[in-house]
Amino acid sequence: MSRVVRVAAAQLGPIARAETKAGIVARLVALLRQAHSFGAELVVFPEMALSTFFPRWVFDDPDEANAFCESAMPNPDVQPLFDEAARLKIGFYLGYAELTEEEGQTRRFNTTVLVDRDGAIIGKYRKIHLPGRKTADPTGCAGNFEKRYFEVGNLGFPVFRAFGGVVGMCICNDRRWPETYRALSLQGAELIMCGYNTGSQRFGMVDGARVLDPAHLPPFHNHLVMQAGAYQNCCWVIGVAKAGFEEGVEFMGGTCIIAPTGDIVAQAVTTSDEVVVANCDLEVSEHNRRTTFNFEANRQIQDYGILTAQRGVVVKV
Ligand code: CDV
Repeated sequence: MSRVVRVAAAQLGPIARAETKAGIVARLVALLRQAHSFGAELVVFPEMALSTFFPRWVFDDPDEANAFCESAMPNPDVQPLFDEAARLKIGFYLGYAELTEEEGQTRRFNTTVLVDRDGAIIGKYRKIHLPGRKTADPTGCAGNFEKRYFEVGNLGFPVFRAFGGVVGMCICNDRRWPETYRALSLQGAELIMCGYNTGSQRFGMVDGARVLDPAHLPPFHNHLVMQAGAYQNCCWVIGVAKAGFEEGVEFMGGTCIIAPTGDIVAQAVTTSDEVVVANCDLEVSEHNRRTTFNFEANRQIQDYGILTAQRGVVVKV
C-alpha cells in the first residue's frame, strides 16, 4: 500500500533589501501556481521567505530589524498568498521573521508556519538552533548575527497530523543537528520540511588568518546532514534554499527532496526561483522502521553519563 503526498520544493533566488513585500509575495504566488501546475499538494518555501536575510547586518536600532519582521500571520501583505493557496487547495510551509508581544515583552523569532489546503494555519515552529554571533565580528569571519535578533524558539519540535501523514518542521541551522530529526521522528514524523539561507562560502581562521573552506564543502555538508537525517530517521526531508547573490553575499542553492533511503530524488539546478517536485510515499520507510531503525527494539537510550554534558567536560574517565 502507498500513501503519497506530492510535494514541491520552491526555491527562491535572492531578495534584495529594497524589494517590496508586494513584489516578494507575487514571486511566492508565482511559485505556488507553478507547483500547483506540477500537481503538488504541499509547497515548501525557504527560511525568511518574506524579506532579505537581514541578520547578515549588525543594526543598533531595533526598529531597523523590526522593519523586516511580520507582527501577524497572515497579514494584509501576505494575504494574497493565503488566498491563492486556498483557491488552489494547496498547503504550504512559509518561513519569516516574527515580531511578537509575549509575556509583556517584544520578542523576535525565526519562524515558520504550516498552512493547510484551506488556508488555515495548522502549526508554527520557532527556530531552536540559532547560528552566528550577537556582536560585530572583528575577524570578519562571521556573516550571521541571528543571536543578536532572535530568541531561541520556545515551541519545541512539534509534529502535525496533516497531508495524509505526520509532518514536522525545522529551519536552516537546525538541519545540522541530529537532535532535530530524532526529536521529530520520535514523535512519528514521516516528512520534515526545512527552509535555509546558507552562504556558498564559509570562512575560518587558521593561524590568525582568515581563510576560506574548500569550495566543495558547504554544499556537500548541506546535503550530507539532510540525507543522514532522512536515512537515520526513516523520514522524507525537503530542504529548500534561498539562493544566489543577495546583497553581496552568495547563497548556495541545492534545494532538494530526499527520500527515507537518503537518496536525493529531486534537486534544483539553478540559483533562482525554481520549483522541483516529487511524489513522497510515506509508506516507503515502513520496512526500515520495523527492522534496522526499529527504535523500540534497537535504540539504546542509556545516557552513557555524558549525553547532557557540554563538549570537553569529562564526566567519566
Ligand atoms: N541561516 C542559517 O541558519 N545559516 C547557517 C549558517 C550561518 C551556518 C546554516 O546552518 O546554514
